[in-house]
Amino acid sequence: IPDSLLDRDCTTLSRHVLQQLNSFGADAQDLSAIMNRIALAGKLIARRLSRAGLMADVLGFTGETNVQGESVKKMDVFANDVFISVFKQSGLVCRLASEEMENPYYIPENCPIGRYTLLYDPIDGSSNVDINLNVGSIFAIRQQQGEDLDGSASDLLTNGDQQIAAGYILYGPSTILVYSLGSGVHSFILDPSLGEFILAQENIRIPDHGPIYSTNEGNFWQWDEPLRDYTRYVHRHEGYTARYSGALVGDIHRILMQGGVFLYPGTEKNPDGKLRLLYETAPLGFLVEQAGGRASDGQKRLLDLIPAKLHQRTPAIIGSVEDVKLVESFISDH
Ligand code: AHM
Ligand code: MG
Repeated sequence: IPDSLLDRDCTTLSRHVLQQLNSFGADAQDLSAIMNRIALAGKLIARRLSRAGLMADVLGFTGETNVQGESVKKMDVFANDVFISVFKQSGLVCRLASEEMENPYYIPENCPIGRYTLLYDPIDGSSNVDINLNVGSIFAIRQQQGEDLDGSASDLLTNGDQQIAAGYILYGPSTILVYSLGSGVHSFILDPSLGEFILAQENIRIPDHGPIYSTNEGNFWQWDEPLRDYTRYVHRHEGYTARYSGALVGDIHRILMQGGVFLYPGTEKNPDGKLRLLYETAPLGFLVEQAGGRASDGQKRLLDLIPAKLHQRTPAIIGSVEDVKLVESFISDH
């Protein structure tokens, strides 16, 4: 049978997660169930995206504005609800915190037994949806500290090393799920005919240096001088190439595979930049570090930062060790 799947050992995501979780003891079953639920959410979102333009109610805006002051797209709402409904009956997760919700969503029937919190960005880069380009979902799992009786979720305001797992799903020509449970980074491709995520690459290593620099250079005059100097350096030296899609997950995926650096620095108007720490940059920083790369806010390690609030923003410089260090050196030398 000319089926390339048969040529491989065809490891599914659920099997892989169970192998990864050997060292997690009693928590292994729970975490594997959570990962399976995330994969299910990814499949539901991928299916919907693949019909964008064919179905009513996939493209365009809802007319609402979210807590971030951004116009909400129909896909943002759909994807946010997919994660909620997938986790409602799981019994595992007591709270979900998302870019699209001002406060965490509590699942009282799962509390207090559901000992985990899922943090996620349901559709990252949603401006790409309407033009049929790639978007992604980002997720992180944290253990809930205490019972959060006052509903303030203040126990989530801790550093990124508290993440038990993190990953993203990239909805591109194929749907790819990349995750880490703290021992390496692994990627899986969705086979739509099987409905399974199949292992593509285990223990991904990001090159120590790469050619890509990925940033919105339209903000050049909004940046601080060190960032402008770095950009001038890149312009004057051979071997760099610019790639920026406006959707973080795809841009980071490219850098994870090929090396280089992604930058979303602060601007004059927004000194903390645009990207949010808890469900965007900390999960991606966790992954890139697990792959041997580096993630910082320009001065400090991203995973050391402690957010002041749930939707805290932070500048982000993420990628190959040497390239991130080079950006940092422009900042510290100034
Ligand atoms: P979103 O989650 O509301 O889509 O915003 C995050 C996105 C990232 O995917 C991307 O890196 C960035 O915003 C692009 O912003 P800009 O258009 O300012 O370059
Ligand atoms: Mg986002």
